[in-house]
Amino acid sequence: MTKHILLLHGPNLNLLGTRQPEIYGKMTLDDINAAVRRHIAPYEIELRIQQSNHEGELVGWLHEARGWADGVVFNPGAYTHTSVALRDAISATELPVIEVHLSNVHGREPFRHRSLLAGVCIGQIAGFGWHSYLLALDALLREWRLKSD
Ligand code: CA2
Repeated sequence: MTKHILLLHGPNLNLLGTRQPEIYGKMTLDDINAAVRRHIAPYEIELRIQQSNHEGELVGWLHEARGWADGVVFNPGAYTHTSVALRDAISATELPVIEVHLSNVHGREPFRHRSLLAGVCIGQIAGFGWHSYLLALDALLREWRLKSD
């Protein structure tokens, strides 16, 4: 049975590859999306990718995902540290959601140490650059396997 994943990118991630490569790496968002597609190619997975700089738009896509997705990989960007609305939207999906960060948020400024979202996700992966996304996909595959056992 085909599985469906929503890959969601939050604010400013459209700028990847243009500035701060020492923190976020040299890959553009398109490069990361292509790497993700390559990673899941062996599996029967349909992937939908969205990026927004607007909190409400991200909330809307999470609501919609409830109707079609089996899991969500989400880099909420700076909203990670501020958004009760995204936390509630993640809870409302009742889907396995994995929070992803390129950088190790726990080794950066104190305001990045707190995630309002991680507690309603099945887990958080941070600090492995673009590879964090691949690790998140592997975690989702494992989660589905565990559920079907
Ligand atoms: O490490 C991550 O993936 C973050 O989600 C990235 C967010 C940051 O606010 C989070 O604390 C951690 C920022 C994304 C901004 O990306 C830029 C890329 C190039 C130039 C400027 C911003």
